[in-house]
Amino acid sequence: MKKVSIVLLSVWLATFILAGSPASVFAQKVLKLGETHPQDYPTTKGDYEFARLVKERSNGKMVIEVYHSKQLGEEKAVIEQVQLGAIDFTRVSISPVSAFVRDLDAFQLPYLYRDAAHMWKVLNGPIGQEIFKKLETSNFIGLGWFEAGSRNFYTKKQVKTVVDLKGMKIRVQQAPLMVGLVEALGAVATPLAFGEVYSALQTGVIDGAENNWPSYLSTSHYEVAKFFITDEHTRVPEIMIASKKVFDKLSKEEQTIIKKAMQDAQPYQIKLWNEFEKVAEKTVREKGNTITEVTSQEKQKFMDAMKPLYDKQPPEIIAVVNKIRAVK
Ligand code: GTR
Repeated sequence: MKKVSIVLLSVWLATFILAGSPASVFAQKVLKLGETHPQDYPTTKGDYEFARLVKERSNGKMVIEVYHSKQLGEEKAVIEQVQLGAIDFTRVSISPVSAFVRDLDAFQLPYLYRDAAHMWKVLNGPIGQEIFKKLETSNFIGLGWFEAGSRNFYTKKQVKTVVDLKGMKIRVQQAPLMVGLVEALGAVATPLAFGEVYSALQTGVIDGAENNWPSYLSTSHYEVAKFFITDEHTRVPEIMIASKKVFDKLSKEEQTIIKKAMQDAQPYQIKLWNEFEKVAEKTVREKGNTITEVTSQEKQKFMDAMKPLYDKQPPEIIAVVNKIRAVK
């Protein structure tokens, strides 16, 4: 009997010493975060930084486990699970979220932001906060934004001008606005999950897709769609969302820790993003892919072709677009 209690006492003591206090062991909350990208991608590293800050600032009481590489599923399915409260967090492109909250369309229209600095001023300012209120009505808590550069078309046959895209089957994210964007160029939009794009390109189900340099490289799409055109048709920010069902059950203090941690993880992700974007571009160029540089005249043609997409937007979207454009 004595031996047993000594063993139990030492186990208890060891736990106490390792964890800092017994309360942190018993009251620990383990939360799941779904991420589509691989572990070494800059955005995933941003997720890890967010998780690290939450753990540190909650003295180990909140632990966010990052499930990278689609372990929890493709973005659309994960977003649904977050809405239901079955997954706690996800870092996603706003495109698939816009299928749930159409107000997000105002943030991903083509050639909307003048540059990255303009986008950051918008996202980190009052307009970015406003959209978080809209997200709540669909059971999402917007925690903050990450960088994702601008998106460009890449194809199996060379595209030199906007006219060349006519009739081509182009994969888009599962979002109505992205379908409209590609259709405005006279191409055939094919919404597909991210993980299905490589084989769809390989087998010729689609003629091309569109994304930023880092994803073009990390997915190996550059192997099966060797022509890339630097049209930079849109900047689609990335967002960290929490499930409102889960978030509402946390204490005010815990909620603040989470929000602040995401804010503080942002500059780290942006830094890694900017570094990797250059590396990705350089790597793809060195692999010998054909990169068509878009002249400012040709870019104007892309912009003109996208105008009807703006004309189709409802007044509430245009109101936000005008506010975004007014940000100097
Ligand atoms: C990437 C983005 C992913 C995913 C992907 C896609 O740029 O980071 O979250 O949305 O694009 O095209 O599906």
